[in-house]
Amino acid sequence: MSTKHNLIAPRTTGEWQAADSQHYLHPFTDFKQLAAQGSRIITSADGVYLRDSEGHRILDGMAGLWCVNLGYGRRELAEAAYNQMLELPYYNSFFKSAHPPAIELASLLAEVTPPQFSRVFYAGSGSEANDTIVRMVRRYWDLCGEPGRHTIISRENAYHGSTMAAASLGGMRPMHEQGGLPIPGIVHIEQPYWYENAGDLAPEEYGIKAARRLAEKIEELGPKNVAAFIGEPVQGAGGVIVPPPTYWPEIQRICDHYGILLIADEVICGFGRLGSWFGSQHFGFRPDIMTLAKGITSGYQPLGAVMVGDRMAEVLIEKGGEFHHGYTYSGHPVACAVAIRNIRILRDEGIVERVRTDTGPYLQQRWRELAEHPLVGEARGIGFIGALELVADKATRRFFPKRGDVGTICRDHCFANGLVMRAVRDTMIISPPLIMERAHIDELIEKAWRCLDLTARDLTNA
Ligand code: PXG
Repeated sequence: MSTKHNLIAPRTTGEWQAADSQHYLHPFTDFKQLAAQGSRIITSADGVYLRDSEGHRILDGMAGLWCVNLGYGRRELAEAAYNQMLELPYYNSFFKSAHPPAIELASLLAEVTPPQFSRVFYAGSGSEANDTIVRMVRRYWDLCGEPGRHTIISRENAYHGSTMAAASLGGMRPMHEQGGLPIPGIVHIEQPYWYENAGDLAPEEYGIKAARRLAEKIEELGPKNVAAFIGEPVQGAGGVIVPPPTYWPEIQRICDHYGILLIADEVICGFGRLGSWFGSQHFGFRPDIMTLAKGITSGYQPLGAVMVGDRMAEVLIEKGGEFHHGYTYSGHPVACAVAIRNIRILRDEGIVERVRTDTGPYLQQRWRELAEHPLVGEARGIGFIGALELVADKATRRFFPKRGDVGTICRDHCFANGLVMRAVRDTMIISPPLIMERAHIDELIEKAWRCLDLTARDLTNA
């Protein structure tokens, strides 16, 4: 319960909860409901385990919020931040200035990203990076003499962030209903959700069908009006929607055919999540732009980045003049220093390689055992990301009548039994730290199975 430093005086759980509900408006939260219930107070973490204010040890199956790729407690990252704060805690990159951490990280990103990328624009988060992309993409087409190419096509249930443009790019209807979204010039097509949408189609056939929605939408809008397509290689917050293997190659073909820009939002998939450095490499496509955040610092510092492919960068540089866009914290030195250390650790310790060849396949093999459970209609995933569909009837893929209730029951059992597993409606999802070892994976599966049993028991008793 006590904190190791003297900045924050220790309090009891009840005291934390009272102060929390009095002063703190949480993101994506029903404020009144939470105040009635009280928050879970997480006080510390180490490796793949969290600790709460009651002393419980919880296996973190979500790597925080899809971001703590290296796990908790890495001294090197803390030291990188500490040293950078003493050396140069802040300076900007406006007005013809720069500093070593931002430059060094830019060079390192050019090394670890696919070959078409040699330039980066920094932001403070994934949302800010995606807002940057909307402006940059439209600017690009203006400079190309095609200002009509304004519309960006995204997908239903996509998550691209919570600022105005990023939430518009996202396809979350409840978000659009608050605040007058989407902004003009952003439209959405079907997500490649085989389990829910495919009917009798085999995954390969459905992948092509879902990708062709893009071509249909381009034709409907008029090809000369379309600027870009954006997608997460695997949709994360939308429920870990793993597209069939035919999907991305067909999307690439369509983007090439119409000459539109292809944006990969790699905020979750980037930095090893799928067992490759970037999700586009796993699926074999070649984006013009990539959104980065989360795993870029393993969440130890807030940082977002836009990787700008050479096709676009050349136009922006040669013809662009001033790009009227940037943030106080674009290229923040402390965040950049932490990112450099984080990426070097991922590379030097072979962590992405291990997820690809060893722990990722093991997690996927064990995860699929959960499909044997009576509540589970499908167990899917790649590398260190996974989803379970909880269904009323496995044979007919019938969902529960009120989507979301069963997922919430299961999620609450998980928390109470020492496992963080998230629910998106009735889809249970995991995205663990990439440092998990086989024994942790065994623990995760065992706890998940137990919580599925507890959920099934509640449904029988209801
Ligand atoms: N793109 C993707 C693919 C994301 O998952 C963002 C952009 C925005 O990043 P920032 O740093 O602005 O949050 C995200 C963020 C959830 C959840 O409920 C997921 C995210 C954020 C908050 C909640 O799974 N992903």
